[in-house]
Amino acid sequence: MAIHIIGMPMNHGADKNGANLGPDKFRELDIMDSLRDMGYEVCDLGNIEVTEVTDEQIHRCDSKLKYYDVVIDANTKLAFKTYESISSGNFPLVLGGDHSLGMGSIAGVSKQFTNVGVVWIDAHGDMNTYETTLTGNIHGMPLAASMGKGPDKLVNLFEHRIKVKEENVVHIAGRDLDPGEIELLHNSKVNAYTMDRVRKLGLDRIIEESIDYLRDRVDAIHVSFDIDSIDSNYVPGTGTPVRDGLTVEEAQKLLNAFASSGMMVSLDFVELNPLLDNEDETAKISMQLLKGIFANYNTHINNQLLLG
Ligand SMILES: [Mn+2]
Repeated sequence: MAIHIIGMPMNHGADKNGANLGPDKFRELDIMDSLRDMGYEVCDLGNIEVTEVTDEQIHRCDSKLKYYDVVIDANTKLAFKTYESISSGNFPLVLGGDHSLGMGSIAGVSKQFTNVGVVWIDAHGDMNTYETTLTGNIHGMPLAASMGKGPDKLVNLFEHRIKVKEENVVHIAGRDLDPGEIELLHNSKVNAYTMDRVRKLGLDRIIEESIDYLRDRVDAIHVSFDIDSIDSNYVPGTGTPVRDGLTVEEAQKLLNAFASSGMMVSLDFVELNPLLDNEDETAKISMQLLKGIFANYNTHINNQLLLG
């Protein structure tokens, strides 16, 4: 197993400049050598090509959704790349970029693991549909689309099928959900641990419950981590910061738990925005989190795959 770094320099899903610079910021801070120093084979597959468009072209393919064609095109490429990586026994580490990339990576991973589980760690629901989106920003829609809810072109991205069953989704750290998302959530089988529930039940219990739950029903786990799940006081360098979130230590504990579960096969790390950051503070925290994850990574599932 090698760790495959896949950069997704995408910011059109967020309609804000800066998240596109995330992947190269990780490279600047030596993500490659940091992981190699832990004994991993690491291969940087470069950045996914994102079509260049002007601000005037924002609604050239849809009057409501912003940069619709650009987001779909890049995510289709990302899905191919992620599938290529995971199907050859490697670990796709997708560095964002805004969270619209979750559609592409989950599409790719779920071609290999058709009964995949998704852990979505995020201040936001990312569960808007065409009807419920208040902004037209596609980074607020990828989880819904992956579960088969939303416009056809997003739902059927890469392949014509639902990518993850809603009962196989665990959402953690939500605290800024739109009315439409709350309604969708209530009518779905998604397991949502909002920050209120995290504070009420305690992080340890949530970790235990969600891993036990997923272990019983899925073949593998894809983790999609949005840095805005962490309290905005600690992470200035992100596009849609929200207060009252996880501490850095809690985020690390959560991520390490999934990493050591033996079930995790792929990871998105998204919404680092170097332009909004304060002297690389958020970027350095992100690096620290990634190092922690791979220091705790249990390759059990990868070894099983290699043995057939
Ligand atoms: Mn998100």
